[in-house]
Amino acid sequence: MIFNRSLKEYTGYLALQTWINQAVALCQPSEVWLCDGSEEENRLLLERLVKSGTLTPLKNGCFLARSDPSDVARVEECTFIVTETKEEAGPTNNWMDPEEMGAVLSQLFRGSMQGRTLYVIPFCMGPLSSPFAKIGIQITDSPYVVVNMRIMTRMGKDALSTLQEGAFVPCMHSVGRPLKKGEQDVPWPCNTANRIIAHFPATKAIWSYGSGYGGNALLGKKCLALRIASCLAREEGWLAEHMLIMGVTNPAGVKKYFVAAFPSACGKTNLALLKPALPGWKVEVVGDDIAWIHLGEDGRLYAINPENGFFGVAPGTNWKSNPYAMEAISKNTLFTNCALNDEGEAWWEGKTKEPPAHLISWLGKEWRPGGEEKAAHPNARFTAPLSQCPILDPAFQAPLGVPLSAILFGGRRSDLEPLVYEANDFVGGVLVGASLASETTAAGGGAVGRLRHDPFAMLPFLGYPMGDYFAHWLSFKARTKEELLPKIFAVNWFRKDEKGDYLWPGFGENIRVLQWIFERTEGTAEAKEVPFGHIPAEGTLNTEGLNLKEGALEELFRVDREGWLKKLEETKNYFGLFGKRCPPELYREIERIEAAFVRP
Ligand code: GTP
Ligand code: SPV
Ligand code: MN
Repeated sequence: MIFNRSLKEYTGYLALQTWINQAVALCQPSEVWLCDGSEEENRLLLERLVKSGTLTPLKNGCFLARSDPSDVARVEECTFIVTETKEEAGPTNNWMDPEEMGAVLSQLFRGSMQGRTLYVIPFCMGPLSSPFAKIGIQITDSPYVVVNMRIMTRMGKDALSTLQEGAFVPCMHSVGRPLKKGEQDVPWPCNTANRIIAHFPATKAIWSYGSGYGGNALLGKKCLALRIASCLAREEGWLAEHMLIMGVTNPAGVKKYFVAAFPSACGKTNLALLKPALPGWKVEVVGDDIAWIHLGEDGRLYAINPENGFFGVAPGTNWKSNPYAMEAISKNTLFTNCALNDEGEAWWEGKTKEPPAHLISWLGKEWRPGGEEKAAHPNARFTAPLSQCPILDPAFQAPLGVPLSAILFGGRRSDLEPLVYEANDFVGGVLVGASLASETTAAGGGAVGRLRHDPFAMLPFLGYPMGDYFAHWLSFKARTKEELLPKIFAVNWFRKDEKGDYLWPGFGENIRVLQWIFERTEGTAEAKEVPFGHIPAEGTLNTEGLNLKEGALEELFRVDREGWLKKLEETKNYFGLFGKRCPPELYREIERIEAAFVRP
């Protein structure tokens, strides 16, 4: 066993030592490595990964990983919430009983790390000095996971130093591919036939088996910071959300913070890193995927980003659509399932206008333009430190977070949903979140382009019953003055015309929508009342210098009465799934909107 640091130096070591001993006894690794998070350690691990063929070195301290072709995204069908009863997991989650899951997991994990190193990763979600931060200890047999966790979280010695006895979320992970003596390893070990990502809300434990990819394997992210954190948040009275956090400064120098929840691969990273197309406006990023939101002593909501890096979608990212992301990923970045160009750089669809004449695809195959196969996988990702982002907000480490002025909900909707509207009030806003539906993307692992309900963009990430979650959101109204709560808006960058082209240019031009939202929170922008809230009054949305197609603006704000009435009816049906747990206020709000539609 290699302990490169004595555990006894840390206050939390007793529980930690017990947890490690249990893991070692169960998984039977040939070596144990307690990660300190140092540069030196990182160098050693990267060397190991290059030697084993998992990583290919690129320019500027970057590396490329190609996963097994069957292990490319989260797997929602293999993700479980493990509670005594199915009711406690709720109708939107896969459920298994603790005893049954315990039996399955102990069988899978027994001997699962034979011939491999067991890495112990102490990590902190949230700024180290934040009272809201949570410590996790991930055990894994994947050095690829270690080098990713080092970017995505505050990992190692510093995290361990803040550990109080027993106060950590145990996160157990194995790729599920033990090595026999002398057996040659594969570049991306995994066991996709037996993948399970299990969450135990009662004990706040996470067990993940069989996948080495993204949210399945970097357990601080979706598993801890959303599924387990959502359970903690419900108990402790806060919110763990699938949201970006951004600072927006207007030309007069007034700064406000917004959060926005969009489902996976629907534009959070791009909005959080937006380069405004309007002069004088400034955007700064606190986070691009997850927000932990607490009620402050002043009665306002405050958000922290529990993460320390970006795990962003590569396809579509380029110097025009997202220059700040391009800058952030120009060095010390890990690319997964991107293609490799002849200059030794990562490439993906949409990175350059024309694809290079020759590439090695994400499958490791020779690739030339014109064929059927994509060069990069649609869910190809980059892992890069927040600190490399040129527009990182100075308050990104603020222990209590940043005060929120607006909450945005949005999805990928080719029709019906307008470019932007403001909800009627807080309850109306909670309805916007609860009734969110979006076309599915490659990030979730299933079919792409299918419209599905995704309340608050949390469908795959909530650890308890959805109806209770709606009620938890509504509870904030009673806990503070409504005028102190952020205003709530719906946005949709993805409306298409009949030819299938986007009606709205998106990306940097989204600042025009943010301007209207900003001014609504100040009470200055004019609005037009519609049954579901307020849309910009004619001429209020800043379209100066924008060359929209004839009729595009009208179409972006056209209120399709029949379509809306159908949507409301369908939403009520969906809420029926949650039975009595669905708060009556939401039905009342739907009825209020229906009545406004029917009124002449
Ligand atoms: P996750 O990391 O999976 O949670 O995704 P995300 O919500 O951060 O989405 P991201 O910003 O990575 O965008 C996903 C895809 O949507 C990319 O291919 C983008 O190019 C595309 N996209 C983002 N913003 C816009 C926009 O304003 N307009 C259009 N048309 N596409 C966009
Ligand atoms: C998402 O799917 O929402 C992601 C990627 O952010 S993953 O970390 O794989 O969940
Ligand atoms: Mn995400």
